[in-house]
Amino acid sequence: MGDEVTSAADGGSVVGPVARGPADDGRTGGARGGAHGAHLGRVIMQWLDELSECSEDPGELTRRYLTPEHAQAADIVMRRMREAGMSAWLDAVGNVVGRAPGRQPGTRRLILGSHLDTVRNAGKFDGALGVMLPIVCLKSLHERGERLDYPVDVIAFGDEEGLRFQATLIGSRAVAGDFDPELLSVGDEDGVALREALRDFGLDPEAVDEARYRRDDVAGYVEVHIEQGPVLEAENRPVGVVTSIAGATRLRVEIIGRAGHAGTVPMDLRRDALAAASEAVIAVERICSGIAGAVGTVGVLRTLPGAVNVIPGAVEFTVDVRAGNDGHRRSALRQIDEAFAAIAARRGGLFDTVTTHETGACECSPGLIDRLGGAVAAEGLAVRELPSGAGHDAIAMAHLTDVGMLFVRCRDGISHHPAESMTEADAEVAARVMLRFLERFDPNEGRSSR
Ligand code: HGY
Ligand code: MN
Ligand code: MN
Repeated sequence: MGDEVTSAADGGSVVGPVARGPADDGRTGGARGGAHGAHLGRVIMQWLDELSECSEDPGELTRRYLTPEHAQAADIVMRRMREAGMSAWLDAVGNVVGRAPGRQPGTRRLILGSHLDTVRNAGKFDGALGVMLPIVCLKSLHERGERLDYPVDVIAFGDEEGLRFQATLIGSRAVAGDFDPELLSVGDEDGVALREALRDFGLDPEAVDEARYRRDDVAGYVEVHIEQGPVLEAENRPVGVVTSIAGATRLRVEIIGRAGHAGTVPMDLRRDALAAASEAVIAVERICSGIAGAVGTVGVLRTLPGAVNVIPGAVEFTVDVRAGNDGHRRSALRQIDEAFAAIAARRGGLFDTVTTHETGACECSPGLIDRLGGAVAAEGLAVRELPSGAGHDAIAMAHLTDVGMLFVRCRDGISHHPAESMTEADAEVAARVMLRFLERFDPNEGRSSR
């Protein structure tokens, strides 16, 4: 089977909302009597497989911002966009932008999308699903010669995870007009500054501002994303509508102790930076476990000089603190600060803490929540609203326009891991919901009250 999306034009089953068959449970995905083709999900999974080959680590999926693998993935996305009848280009910060014109000139555009970068040893759905699914839906409409009244842009953001430059949401913040020029001097682990990496990618670091959209040109942003949590699977639901996105703070902490000979320095004279860091890691876990809705993680930890017979003189580690409520997150950060100061005072070391990223919690637009819920219901499925503990490009895009998100069930809620997975059937359901949403979206309608 080629990767053509089924359409009436080729004699396949009609794609796109017409009559409706009995509601699927979402798992079958087959359009039992439904009016949607039963191949959208298969094409999405095929395209995601192809994209997952673009990795800098053989046998694993790691794709950092502005790397050759990012360029390779961007080419694939642009090719898929053009197959869908869209124009496609790289913007000033390396995002891929695809544009499907609308029938009514001068209408505000809807933006769909998600991120193209990954964490280290990632799964192949985080981000990529929200890039490929909208393109498959637009391709389906294109193949049937259908055009929406309003223009739709699909953006594959170059950096959401922040794996390379520690900051995050670089691509979406540039689009939203919220790019921090200080970032241009931030270096990656090899000391390559963002400014240089943009140049190496063929972009002009002084032109970053050209990536921004005008507020009055955009009617909304909607992102499809795997849930990265267990709720939808536990309730046997293929999709859910996101109500809010947790706020997050990332810290880089350096502990300066005193290196020394592991055999000669008496225990009471040591300033073992790793022992201090170990207390700090447990403090993060204890404090965040004690605050409702807060979570805290030390994901990266490096000891220096890192030799078996040398007392660690310095340790560098990261802290990731999140909460649905910004007050809770700030309280956790305050307590972590106090705990670190107490450890430093008792152990005589020095703690240096830098905030590398911070975003407040973000409410999704009531109007988009309603419209996404209406599209889910139109597919005969119960509407499940839920918050997101993970961060998404939608947080940055909320600085530009109304945002909404559709979650798709993922197995065991696993993400940021090669075992991350979802089913073709659920991809099919999510695509049909997206087609419904596109058919019902009215760029001129303000927010509906709730
Ligand atoms: O970390 C996050 O929440 C997102 O996956 N970048
Ligand atoms: Mn992620
Ligand atoms: Mn993501």
